[in-house]
Amino acid sequence: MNEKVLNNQVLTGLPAAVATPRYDRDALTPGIVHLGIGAFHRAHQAWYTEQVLSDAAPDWGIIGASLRSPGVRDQLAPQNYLYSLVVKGNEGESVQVIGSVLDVFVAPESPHALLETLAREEIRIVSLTITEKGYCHDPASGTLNLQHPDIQHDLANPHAPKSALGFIVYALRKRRAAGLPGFTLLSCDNLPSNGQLLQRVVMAFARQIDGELADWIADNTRCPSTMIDRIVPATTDADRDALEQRLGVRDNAAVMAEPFTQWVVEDNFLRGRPAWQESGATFVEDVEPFELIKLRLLNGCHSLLAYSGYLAGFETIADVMGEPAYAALAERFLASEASAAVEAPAGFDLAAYRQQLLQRFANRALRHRTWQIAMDGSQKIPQRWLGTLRHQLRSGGSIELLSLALACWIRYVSAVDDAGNPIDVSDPLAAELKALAERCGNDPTELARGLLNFTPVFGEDLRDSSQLQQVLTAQLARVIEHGALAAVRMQMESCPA
Ligand code: NAI
Ligand code: CS2
Repeated sequence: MNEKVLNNQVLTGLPAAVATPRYDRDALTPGIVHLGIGAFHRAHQAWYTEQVLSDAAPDWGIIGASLRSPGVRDQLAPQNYLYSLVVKGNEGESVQVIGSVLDVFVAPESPHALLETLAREEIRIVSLTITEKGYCHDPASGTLNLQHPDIQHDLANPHAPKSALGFIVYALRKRRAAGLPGFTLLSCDNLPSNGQLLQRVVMAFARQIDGELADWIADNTRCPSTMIDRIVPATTDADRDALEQRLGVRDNAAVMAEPFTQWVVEDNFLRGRPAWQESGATFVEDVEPFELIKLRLLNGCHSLLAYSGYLAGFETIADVMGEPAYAALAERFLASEASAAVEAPAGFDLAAYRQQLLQRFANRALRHRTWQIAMDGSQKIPQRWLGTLRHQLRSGGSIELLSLALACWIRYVSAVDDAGNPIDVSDPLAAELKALAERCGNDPTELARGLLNFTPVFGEDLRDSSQLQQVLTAQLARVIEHGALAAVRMQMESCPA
């Protein structure tokens, strides 16, 4: 490994094709604290901000925070917080060094420092990519889970919270006490009406502490919803090695992304925002139609391909798409069940969007692991599949493909793949789901009944649908008896286009 890492000193010696910050980084001041500085933030919001930072507008620098591990801070700190965004498409790749991140705090090491930073007057936006489970909500209802261990902990430990909600509410309490205004809370996670959801859980947490504080927060924060889209797989050592060949220095914090990027934001900010429209973000009054299309088509199809593909031994989404039956399944799912429950805003070409999605999934330059997308299914499938499923049940539409998707998920959380190998299921409810599946044995009827009764995911209504029970049982029987690949092929043969 190269001893030399990316940092301020080596910027001018990088290959000419590598873009570098075009402003004086020393003059930047922070305006944003970002909670959850994972790969996605660095490839998306930090890039949109990078594009609009300039010597004339230096006051929207980003302070990142990790609420869990020090990994990203340890990668970025020796690099003066610089990192490369590598954009990889089938036609080639480009590299840009991003300078918009100024510092990273690791909350468990120093919760006090993060609280103090969030309470600084110049912080006007607090954005989040903390994964779906970071909102500590009940996935089926979208309400705060007051029994969540992090919430219980934070209600008892105001000076050293663990959850994003704890940091946000206690920092706002400090701001109120200091006579400062609040800030805008900008959720960039794949959740439906993510701004409203964030506001709901923040308010529910604040009300547990002090009703007057909750009222102040309601008046002194804004929570715009956002639709965020860019496929950003976890970076691998192979990615870092290839980049080192290209840069001549090591970048341990690099992120890999597809060329496509989109950000649709509700224009409702308390104390200004960067001119993100100049980097291509769209500001609208109502984000919901965009969110529903993205969650139900892109993410819905992604999860379908991830569970069914993982069970059959496919490592990446591009590999899955290389198998004709799966490519046909994706096309069919997008055009039929997933599209039935969405309404395209004026001027939005849904058919072109679907075609583009199929091409994005087939991008062989990105190695987006099925296992990564399969993570946290209990937190994802309500917004990816179940809204559509409810719509189909109400309107008498087909539920075949959604049931196949659910059957593969149920098989996946049972934690054994089609070759009999154990699956490392990463999900906050993994243990409960596995135990439930084990109690049901390999009996498709019992599995369908048992899982549909799991209310944190399915709510109270879906278990009452005899149609769902029946179709899901049939799909489970196929997946259990023949494996996911054969089940997908049978499905595609049984209903040719
Ligand atoms: P990542 O694994 O690189 O980073 C996840 C971040 O969330 C880390 O900072 C981690 O510490 C934090 N986190 C995890 N559990 C948490 C918890 N319970 N409370 C607080 N923080 C927690 O993942 P990545 O790629 O950055 O994705 C994060 C989220 O961004 C996704 O879950 C999704 O909602 C959203 N997103 C991701 C896209 C992608 O393609 N990677 C695209 C669109 C949205
Ligand atoms: C993926 C998404 O990991 C997942 O669950 O479906 O993160 C997906 O890559 C993004 O939403 C694309 O914008």
